[in-house]
Amino acid sequence: QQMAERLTKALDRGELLLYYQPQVDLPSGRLIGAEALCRWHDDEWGWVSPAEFIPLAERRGLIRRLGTWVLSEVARQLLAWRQIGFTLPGRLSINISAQQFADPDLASHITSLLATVPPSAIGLELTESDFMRDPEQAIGITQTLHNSGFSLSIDDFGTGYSSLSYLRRFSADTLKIDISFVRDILTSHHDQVIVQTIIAMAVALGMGTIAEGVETQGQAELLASMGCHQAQGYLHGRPLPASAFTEAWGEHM
Ligand code: G
Ligand code: G
Ligand code: NA
Ligand code: MN
Repeated sequence: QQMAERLTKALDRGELLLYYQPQVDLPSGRLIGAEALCRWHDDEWGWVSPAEFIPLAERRGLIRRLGTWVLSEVARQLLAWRQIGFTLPGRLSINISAQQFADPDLASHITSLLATVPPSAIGLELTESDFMRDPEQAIGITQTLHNSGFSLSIDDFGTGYSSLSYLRRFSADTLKIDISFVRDILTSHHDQVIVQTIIAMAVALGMGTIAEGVETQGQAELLASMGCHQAQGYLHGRPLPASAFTEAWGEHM
């Protein structure tokens, strides 16, 4: 309750931040994009985890506003980067919540908020469970977004209950392998089998894969040998404020 009020205030005052985490090619480590991740620092409470305030925003009807802010902030940041001569290679990915996804005007909303940004520079991440809540509706929305030129990833893949027949009909380009299968991949035969299966599914469906939560060189090498050629995790870089991100990845400038 109190937290919802504070979050509303933070939105009013423009106190939320976006951090950017690199996404890289495996095994080269070359930058291929980034994910924008929302952060909130409260004067009194310090950093509040998005795992806490995003679900709160969803429950308390604040998520559309937060989502709109994220989109406009991303547009502003891409423009600011362009002005200092930094072009992010590949795509900048944005998390879209289930309630935004259910909005029939989502595609035009995104297109107008990102008017200064080519859709091909933007990836939209939706969780597997968001897709499966109303799969027939999701098929229509993903088709519209795809036709508008955005690319789509299915986030936290492997934790939901997608059927192959639906996966084939979603206009998504990338399966984002959930961190829970990556964490113990070097020691767990079970997790290796799951990841191998996800990669095989992606290949069969003409989709790419990106592994999340890659923390060690060993994990990266194993994933690459299994056919997963994109990674996001602390091994390659933590989420950083925009200025630190360009400092760290500035050789691309
Ligand atoms: O950055 P971190 O791993 O702590 O994020 C925790 C969760 O919050 C992730 O599942 C992520 O998808 C979600 N999240 C972070 N930023 C945003 C955002 O801008 N919008 C939405 N809808 N979710 C976000
Ligand atoms: O939207 P999604 O749930 O995919 O968000 C990714 C989350 O995973 C973010 O909260 C991010 O901070 C977190 N994360 C990114 N890389 C790593 C990593 O290497 N290890 C761990 N434990 N978490 C990570
Ligand atoms: Na995500
Ligand atoms: Mn995820």
